[in-house]
Amino acid sequence: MFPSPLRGLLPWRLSLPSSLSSREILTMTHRARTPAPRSVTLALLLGCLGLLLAACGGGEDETAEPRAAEDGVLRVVGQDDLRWDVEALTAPAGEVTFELICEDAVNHNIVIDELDEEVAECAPGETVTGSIELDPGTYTYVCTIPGHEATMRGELVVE
Ligand SMILES: [Cu+2]
Repeated sequence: MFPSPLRGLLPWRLSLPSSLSSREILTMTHRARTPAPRSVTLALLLGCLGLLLAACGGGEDETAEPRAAEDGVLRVVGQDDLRWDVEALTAPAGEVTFELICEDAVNHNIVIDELDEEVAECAPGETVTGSIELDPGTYTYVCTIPGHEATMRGELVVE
């Protein structure tokens, strides 16, 4: 056993080096760890920014100007996934001509919903054109093949 004077000193002696070493450890870990989380956080922030910008850019492209007629023809693809390739069209008033393209596996048609008038119908792999007289206004073009109408709806603005 220790003599009585040392008993009083022992805890102090032990605690002094241990507090120093824990301070050293704190300092070391602080130095060692601080730069890593910062760079990771920065990288994550930049990554998120990049994703946000990409998402915004993509969103802007999707909500871009409606597709206009090319050479007087509105080109629309009826896809095999039961969606139009474009959901916003614009055309001048008068005779509006559609070029309807069916992808490989499914047949489609284009009906102006408000007039309940079919403009064109295509079989798988086929391209068909059809025309309709339209006054200025906003119309919905749908595919009325059973099961298609829920997802195959687009807006046609006639000016
Ligand atoms: Cu369809």
